[in-house]
Amino acid sequence: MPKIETHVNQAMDLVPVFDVHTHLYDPSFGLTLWGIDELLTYHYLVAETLRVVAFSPEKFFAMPKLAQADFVWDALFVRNTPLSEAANGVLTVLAAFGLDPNARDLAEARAYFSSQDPREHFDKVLNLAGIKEFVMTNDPFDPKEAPLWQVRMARDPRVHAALRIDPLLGGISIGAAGAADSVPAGTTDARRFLDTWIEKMNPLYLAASLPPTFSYPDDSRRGQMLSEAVLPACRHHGIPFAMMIGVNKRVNPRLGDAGDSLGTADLGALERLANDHPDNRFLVTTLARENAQALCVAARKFANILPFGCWWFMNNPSLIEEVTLLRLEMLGTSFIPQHSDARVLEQVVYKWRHSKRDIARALTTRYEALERAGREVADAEVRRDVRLLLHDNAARFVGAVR
Ligand code: RAT
Ligand code: ZN
Repeated sequence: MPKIETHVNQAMDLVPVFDVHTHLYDPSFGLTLWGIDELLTYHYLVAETLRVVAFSPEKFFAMPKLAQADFVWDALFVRNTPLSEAANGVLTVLAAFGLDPNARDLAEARAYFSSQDPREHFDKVLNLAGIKEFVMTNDPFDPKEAPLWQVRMARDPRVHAALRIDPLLGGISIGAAGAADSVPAGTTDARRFLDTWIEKMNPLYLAASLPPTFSYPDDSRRGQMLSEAVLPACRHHGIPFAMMIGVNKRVNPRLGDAGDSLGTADLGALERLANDHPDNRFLVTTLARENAQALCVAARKFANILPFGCWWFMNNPSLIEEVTLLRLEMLGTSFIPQHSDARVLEQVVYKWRHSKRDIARALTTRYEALERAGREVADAEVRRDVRLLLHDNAARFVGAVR
């Protein structure tokens, strides 16, 4: 390994992570999924399982969770080689907890996870992943989550809120379905709704996923909500708007969360939005590989756009390295290379361990280019850059610097 890569990897291990987008919760909410059965029934793995086994999705989802997990394990880990990134992640997690990644069944893993004290386990997982702070995804349309915000809970200072508003912009609730009737109809009601929930949640940002057809200007309901409720609320409260662009929801509804797909968006819409709203700040991630370069270009034109993460179908080692390199080449260190998007607690361990390797390779390539140009790369500079990438860029943009 070249000397510079060793330094980059060391810095990656030392610098604490600010995870800007997850689906985990403050422990006091009691909503965070964890343990081997949740890891195996992650929707990324369900999609892969139902490809290799001829089995109807309806029958799969009708099974109890433990039977689903056994089914996935048998299909992807016993009867097939777990080559995919999501499957590989489960093995990294098992190994991180001293469990056997070659096990034939789940007995050892189940015994381990069920013997853990949830609070201690939460701390252990964050330590193993090198996470200092993370941001939740808080859905006011989720009937399981919304009532929790009516009571004041003792909160973990490492865990921040983000107000997720897909149904306001024509999308679907990312939590449990069924609360659509509480979606405000007009922009005045929507603004009041946002102010109320911002007051309750104290979110670091508002967020929504958007389809590849997202356009701006746009006189549809979505366009009006954006211009007359969402962006004014963000300006008033001084928080960014996170746009996750490119998801085609439920192309295969039978698969539930595993049934979403992607498409390439026209990022001219994003540029026009940023141009018309210089007082708003936008965290932006895109789902299609084809949008990665255009997002860098948009960010070069508009300092109020901060690209973040390698989202979902981009969260593959080959693409993380490729996209991080492209971003370094076009934006220097002024972006957020990754977020975990963890839906299950222990996933942060593999998502960060794997991503750090890929980010380190991309950074090393750029440092080698500097050395070829005659510039010495000091250790302190490497640490400063890694700190910006893994922590400070995100924490500063969302105002979470203490
Ligand atoms: O990555 C995922 O798990 C997706 O299902 C989505 O949750 C996505 O990350 C989102 O936040 O919409
Ligand atoms: Zn997500």
